[in-house]
Amino acid sequence: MAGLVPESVQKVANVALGSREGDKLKDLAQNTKDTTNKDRLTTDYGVKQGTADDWLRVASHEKTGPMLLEDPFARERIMRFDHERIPERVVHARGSGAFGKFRVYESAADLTFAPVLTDTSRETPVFVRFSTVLGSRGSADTVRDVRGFAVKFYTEEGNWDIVGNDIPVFFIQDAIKFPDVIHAAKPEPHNEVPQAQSAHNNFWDFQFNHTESTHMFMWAMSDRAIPRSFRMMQGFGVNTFTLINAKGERHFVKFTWTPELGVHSLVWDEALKLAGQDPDFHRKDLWEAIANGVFPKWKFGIQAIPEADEHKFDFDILDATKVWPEDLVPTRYIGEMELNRNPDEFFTQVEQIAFCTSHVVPGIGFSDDPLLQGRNFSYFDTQISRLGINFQELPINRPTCPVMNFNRDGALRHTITRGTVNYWPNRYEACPPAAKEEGAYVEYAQKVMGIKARMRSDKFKDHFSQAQLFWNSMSTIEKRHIINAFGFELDHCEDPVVFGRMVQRLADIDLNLAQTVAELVGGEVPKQGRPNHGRHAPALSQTEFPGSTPTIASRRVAILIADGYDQVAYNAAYAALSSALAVPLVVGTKRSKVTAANGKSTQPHHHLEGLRSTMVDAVFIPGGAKSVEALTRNGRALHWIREAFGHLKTIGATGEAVDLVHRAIGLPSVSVSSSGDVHESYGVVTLKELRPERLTEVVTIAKGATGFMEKFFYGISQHRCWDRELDGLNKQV
Ligand code: HDE
Repeated sequence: MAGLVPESVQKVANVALGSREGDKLKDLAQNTKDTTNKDRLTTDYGVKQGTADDWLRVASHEKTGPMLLEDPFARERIMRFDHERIPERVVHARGSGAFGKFRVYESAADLTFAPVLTDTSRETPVFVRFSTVLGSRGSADTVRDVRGFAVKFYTEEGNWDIVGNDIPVFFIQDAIKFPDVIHAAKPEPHNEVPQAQSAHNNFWDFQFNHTESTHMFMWAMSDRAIPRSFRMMQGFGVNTFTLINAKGERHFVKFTWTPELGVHSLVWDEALKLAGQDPDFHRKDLWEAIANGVFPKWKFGIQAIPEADEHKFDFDILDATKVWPEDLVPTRYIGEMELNRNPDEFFTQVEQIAFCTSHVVPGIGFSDDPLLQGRNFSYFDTQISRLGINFQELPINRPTCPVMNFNRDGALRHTITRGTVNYWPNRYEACPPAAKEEGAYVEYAQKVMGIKARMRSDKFKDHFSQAQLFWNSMSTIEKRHIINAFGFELDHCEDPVVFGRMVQRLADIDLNLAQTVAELVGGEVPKQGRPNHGRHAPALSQTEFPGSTPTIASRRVAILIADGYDQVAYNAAYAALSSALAVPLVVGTKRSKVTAANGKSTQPHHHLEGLRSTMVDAVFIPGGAKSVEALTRNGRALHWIREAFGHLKTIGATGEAVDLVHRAIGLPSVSVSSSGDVHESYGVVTLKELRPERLTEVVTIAKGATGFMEKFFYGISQHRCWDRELDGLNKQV
């Protein structure tokens, strides 16, 4: 294989030699080749081609005659092209992914004997795919939607897939209803509108008629559905699984991923604009962070309920429309996952990866969760129509441990199995089933009794308590965003029956919510609501997960300049941002060279029209009389700053730029410094009289810092300046 294996893959495989993470990369290397200038163009059957430009035809220098069907090169090219597309995933079609590793730092041996969760010295390679649910493969990343969070662990005992979402509950309790909820949410059947949106009649018609969705649609209207980044989302297995320990004891469990960077979202206006301005925003964000070596990390947590306690809760623990509140069942964090390598090729890795909830390894099992049981059927089945019956042989899907069985043939079978028998039992005792001591998967001997019936336990019938629990647990800002989300969604439903009924449904959650939304969207204002139980569960609010330490690593910060900018402030900001591992993006009034006041020049990464304020997390504007004058006269620049302010982003300015910011924002309540002191007001950090030593300070990112950069960076690390919204400032922008 030498020469065919790309150097990058070889390098990583060599570095990681001996580590489990390297095992999957080495395995993939067998099927990986580089596009090099050494190799010559050939057909798929290996014959070198002398031209890639002309179809074989009857021709002369005077006349271009008819083409010949005989040409095998041309036919191969066209026929291969004609069949390049495979069916996109029926849901979660739009996604992106990366490689990484998983390790437990605390053994869960009390819960399971699966080494992936007990052996703290073991590193397990993983591939993770993030996705939206509703849109087609080419839809925008930032739409309001649930995000998929699917993890494939290549363990030594076989592949284990946690096919989760960024929201811990689901719309339905029984898998039989999946086609209905998805049909209702996808584009409507008569005109295939709208794309990647829940804001339409059919979606909300279903939600009203199907009360068990109530809890989930509250999550879908929250900021969880517009994440800032895949790297800033929690992940949840949603379904109830089981873990079995060495003593044979069984626990019901739920799995959670919590990001090191904290849980952060876009603001709605930003999400809408980004869908047009940069539809690949999340895909690029993940790629950029990994390429820059700022590897995203998640803690892995387990909630566990002993088998004997199954019925001790006022909800059914097998109901996927319910969370297990953390005050009742705390999450125990025992491991960490890091994503550290971008794919080599999108199609063969991100598109061809096939997850199945039924992929579990010894020590991990299913429960009678009626959604999970149906999913176990569905995923395997869908891979057959998407990828074919031999999908598990594809490089990205095959396990790193040995595979041997008598499954044979089928379209596109790759493995060549030698031997005279393909059945068990056989006279050679070839490929016998494994004993338990050899690591065989043995099902837990669960006692099952009951009548055959189409029913669920009575506790499944409570559809509102946890929707109220969720609403009660939201912060003021989160509640406001949910109200606005309903305002947007129901405004897009033209049918008065749909929005009229939905606002009545909201009264089952909270009367005030229902009345405010009714007023907004023009429905009849409800007078009575369902009594609220008043309970809270703080961990449902994303504000409970700000991130482990304040950091600006991987945050995108624009530096706005025009000819005549102050080079000292520019250099100081650029260097400080880079050393804090942020991504400084220089944005000029033009993309050709911009000259500083001192005669030095810079080539901006972008100009104002190309990179919009929506695409960055914060803005810095250095002074410089001429530069500031040019920006002040530039409508796009003023809009840029104003929009960043409206989207609650931290803004830093020095010297003459302080007045520019003041003018762009135009709000007397946002004060700026008039002296040499660093000043901060509503996330606008200013330093009017620039002394270089004030800019070259060591930057520690912590609350209460006094230096200019420190204050600016701390503001960025907090993600948004929520006070602007709480005090109603951005409404005026
Ligand atoms: Fe899925 N889901 N799902 N789902 N799902 C698929 O499988 C299905 C559900 C989730 O990145 C499909 O390979 C049924 C819950 C993710 O490749 C399909 C039910 C959760 C992904 C399917 C559910 C998910 C899928 C389509 C109800 C969160 C993308 C393509 C019983 C825990 C995986 C595919 C990837 C994909 C069926 C409900 C998450 C059709 C029948 C609940 C992240 O098999």
